[in-house]
Amino acid sequence: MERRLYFKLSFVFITHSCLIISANSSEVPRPRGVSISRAPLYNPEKDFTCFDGTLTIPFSQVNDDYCDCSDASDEPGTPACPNGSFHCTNAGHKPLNIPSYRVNDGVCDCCDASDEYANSNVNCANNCNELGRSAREEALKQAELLKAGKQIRSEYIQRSSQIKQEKKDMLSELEKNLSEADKVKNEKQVLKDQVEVLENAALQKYREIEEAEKLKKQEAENAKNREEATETFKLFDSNEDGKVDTSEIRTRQTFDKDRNGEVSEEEAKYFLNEKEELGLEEFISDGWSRVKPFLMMDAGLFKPPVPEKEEEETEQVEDVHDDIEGSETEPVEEIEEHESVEGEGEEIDEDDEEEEEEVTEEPASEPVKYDEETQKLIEKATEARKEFTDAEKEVRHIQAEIKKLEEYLEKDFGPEDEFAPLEGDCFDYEDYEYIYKLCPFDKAVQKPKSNSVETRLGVWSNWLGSEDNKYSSMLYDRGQSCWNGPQRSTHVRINCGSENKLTAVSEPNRCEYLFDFTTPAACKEAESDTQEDLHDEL
Ligand code: MAN
Repeated sequence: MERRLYFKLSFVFITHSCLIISANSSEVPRPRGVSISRAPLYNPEKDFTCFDGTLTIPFSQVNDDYCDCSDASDEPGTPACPNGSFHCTNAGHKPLNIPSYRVNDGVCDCCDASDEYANSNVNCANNCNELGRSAREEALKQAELLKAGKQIRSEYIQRSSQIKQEKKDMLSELEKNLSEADKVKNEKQVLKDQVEVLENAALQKYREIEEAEKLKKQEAENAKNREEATETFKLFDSNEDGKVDTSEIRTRQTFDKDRNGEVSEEEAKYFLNEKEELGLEEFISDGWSRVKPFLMMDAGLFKPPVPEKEEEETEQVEDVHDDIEGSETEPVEEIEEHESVEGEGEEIDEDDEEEEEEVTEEPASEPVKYDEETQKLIEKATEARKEFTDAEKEVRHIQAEIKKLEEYLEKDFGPEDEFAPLEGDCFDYEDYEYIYKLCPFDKAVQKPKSNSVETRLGVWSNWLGSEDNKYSSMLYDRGQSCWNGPQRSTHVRINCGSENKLTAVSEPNRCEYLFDFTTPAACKEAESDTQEDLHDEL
């Protein structure tokens, strides 16, 4: 049968051990290890010239297990050339090229067993038919999956163009609304400004009244202060010579600043603005502000602020003070005078109450009563302000919506926007420790099963596939920083599948995650060379 075919094709093959074509090979005669497409390059009627043209040898030296050609072309069916390539026809399955050093190496590489023709130690079976059958079944399944996926993909494409159109319409609607809202905002601003001018004018009267009242209050306070100072001056001027001198101050225990039991000359001078004596006017202007706090302190009406850490010490000082005041060493006169100060001091007491209030906090002032017209203007201005703020809010709201839409429309959802329907959805994958979540075009997330604290593994960045297959991989980066490491990031491999599903998650490097995601959006015809090979051989 083989021979007949040889003659038909006018090929004369020498019956040389290395040139014999295996009984299992295809029906096209050619030297062992040569593919059908290369068969015409081996003509047994002519001398053989190496493919690189460097040498011509008698055809009998082809496959003679001796390497003549530097490009290995004379030994396609033997392991003689280290750089050779052996072609298995694998009829019934897919042809295969293996490095020729694997010929007769004791390992079955070709399913038709053609690579182990001279090795008696191995017995390779031809299982190409079985392998071919299951490969074809698998290919059929894949083809069906592809067909179903492609159907869904085209639905996705339709949906995407609808969604995109809707978004574009919304965008132009919002742009119109924005210019309207801007107009309203400007009008409200004008109204607000106008009514605020009137409000301001009306309030001016009240501000002036308030100012005048403040001034009056201040003047009354000054007068009261002067009166108090004058009374104290008279009290201190025990010899009534119209002056208060250090000796008069020294008789008053109140001015014992260092609490050592006596008022020293220096201490007394402090209260007289570092002078020996002061007349009434000088006492009022320079002495009273030094004297008054001590009188108040003595009457228990004023406590100077003390730093916290000194509190304990101060308590001790106060104790000492109490001791001194309560002690029998205090001069009788001092006590009397003290009492007399307190006696007159009913007034001082009242004043001190006021002073105390000043020290603590301002009394809540009564709400101002405005005349009807002013009140109306205030209400109008308040309303105008509110309307302006609302208009401003509306503008900001529309701007934010526009920004969202523009961002959406700028996103690359694939050559035909086929991935667009995935936007807005999230897909989970559980392993023994975590639940992973992929929200396409948004983020990748990891959540431990033991708690609900999510870790961001990255936010949508870009497509990452190779130039000819850009849409086969996505990158989500700028995730949460890894402890002592980089920011987390996630690569998502995209494959065709009948449904949108996160099928696997791994962490090949610390804080670098790899997701496998199937989607009908990726179901596109693949150009397969192997199909052509199959046709070539079968
Ligand atoms: C968490 C998870 C892990 C990650 C470590 C890094 O445990 O996010 O995936 O490897 O942090 O410290």
